[in-house]
Amino acid sequence: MSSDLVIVYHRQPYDEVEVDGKVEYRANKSPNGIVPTLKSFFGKVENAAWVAWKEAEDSSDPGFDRVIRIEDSFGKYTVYRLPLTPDQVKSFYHVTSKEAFWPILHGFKEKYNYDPVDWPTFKEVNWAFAEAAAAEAAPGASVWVHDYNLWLVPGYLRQMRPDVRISFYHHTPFPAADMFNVLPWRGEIIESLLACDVVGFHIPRYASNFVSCVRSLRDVGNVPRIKVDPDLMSEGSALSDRTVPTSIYTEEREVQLGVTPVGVDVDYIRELANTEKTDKLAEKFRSEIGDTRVLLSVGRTDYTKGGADQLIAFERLLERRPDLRGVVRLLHVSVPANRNMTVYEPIQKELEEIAGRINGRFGSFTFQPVALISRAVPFEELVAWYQVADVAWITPLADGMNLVCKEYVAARKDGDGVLVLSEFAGAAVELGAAVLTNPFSTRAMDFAIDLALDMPEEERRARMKLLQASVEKRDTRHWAEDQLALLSPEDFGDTSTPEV
Ligand code: GDG
Repeated sequence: MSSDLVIVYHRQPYDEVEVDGKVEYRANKSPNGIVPTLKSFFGKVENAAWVAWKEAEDSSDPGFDRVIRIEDSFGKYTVYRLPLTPDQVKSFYHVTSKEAFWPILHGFKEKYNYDPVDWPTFKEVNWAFAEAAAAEAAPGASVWVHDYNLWLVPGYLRQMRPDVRISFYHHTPFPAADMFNVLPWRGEIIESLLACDVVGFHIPRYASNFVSCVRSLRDVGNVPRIKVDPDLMSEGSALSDRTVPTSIYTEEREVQLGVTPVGVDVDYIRELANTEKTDKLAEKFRSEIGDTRVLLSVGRTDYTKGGADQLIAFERLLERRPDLRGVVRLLHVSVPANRNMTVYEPIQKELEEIAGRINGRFGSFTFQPVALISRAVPFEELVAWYQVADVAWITPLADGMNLVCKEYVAARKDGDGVLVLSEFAGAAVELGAAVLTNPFSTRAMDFAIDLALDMPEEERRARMKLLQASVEKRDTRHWAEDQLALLSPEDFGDTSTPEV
């Protein structure tokens, strides 16, 4: 009971390596993504802890070290490791979270798989996370819970520790009531979220959708709304809204709705883009690709990321425009999910089939139009590719935010390059200067990629300048400040805005 801030996130914030038979804990290898962003809070709050799971054969193993102290480049912090058995991990994460919640959050009712869900196990695991957070939190501490796989933690934690401030952040979209209410556990989930002091989302639309779900299940009276910051409103794009709800008042408390889009670490990406190593890599890639133009697509192998539709759009591009055959290439980095998640196997197969077909149709002995990379690429390499690619083609069918598009913009130290971005990525509300497109329309996809490839340099640079200003303005530091203000308002000032 000693931490002023407890972060509850399922992934461990370090890598465990065995050196000469002894276990050592090291900072996670991946310098990008959400884990380092969350870890940056350890430099801001002295007594902080992180609760994660650690897969263990037997959760009652007395030799298991639950609480460990870590010291890495981010600071000193405590990690509370919950021993979960492989069966618990499979049931709570791979099945309930990924097969039932994930498709609904992203609007894919047809992928929703109810049958294998074991709800008691999901509750048991969430209870264990809540117990660990309750054990770590100092009196009046802030507990910051992340993502839908821990939806029930706030409700349990409130019962155990009424004194703590609870904030919950959604990294995914939050759907409207007619989609969310497919979940038969909707009442329990919403009641748990209403036990929070703050419920956080990337963009205004998700907060409005959350209110629609709450209203469908209980009467919450008037919900105040304010005007959306013009920076978060790409005029006319699919996810843009003009107003946003600020709080829900229940009999027990005010639940603040925090809208703070996650950003990327612009300084770090720039620094990396400016190293000799990255420069050399970029030079090497440029000389390898010669005169060909590169379209770059990066994302996890997931049906929400729209990889198959994008490959098909690329095939249409080569069919429609013979002038581009042998001239344009697609570098498609699609990182497969954890090996235990069979749900993603068909999509991997589909990507391989389409890429193979395109290469068969339009390739030669010396030229393959699609390079499908099905493994994680080191981040320096990715940053070098970001600098070399003429177009970043990011067209998810649904995406809470999407950090790849922001990384691409941050890495373009030459001020050139085109971003083609799906309107259904949360990032689209901030990045109106991108070529926004609708991945559900073949015509819109074709129009966007033509526009990107034919765009005059002056326009490319003008758009990139605006994009860079947005990405710089809302970087990880900005997100961290907003989050700290929400987590601990007395210490970080008044965050309220006048009502409209
Ligand atoms: C969830 C939400 C939301 C990808 N391939 C490689 C690689 N990556 C890195 C990217 C980026 C990260 O993974 C992916 O972040 P995204 O935001 O694009 O997507 P999700 O993983 O789905 O994240 C999403 C996010 O949470 C944050 O709230 O934006 O909407 O779904 O940083 O660079 N990194 C390396 N090699 C790769 O091959 N090193």
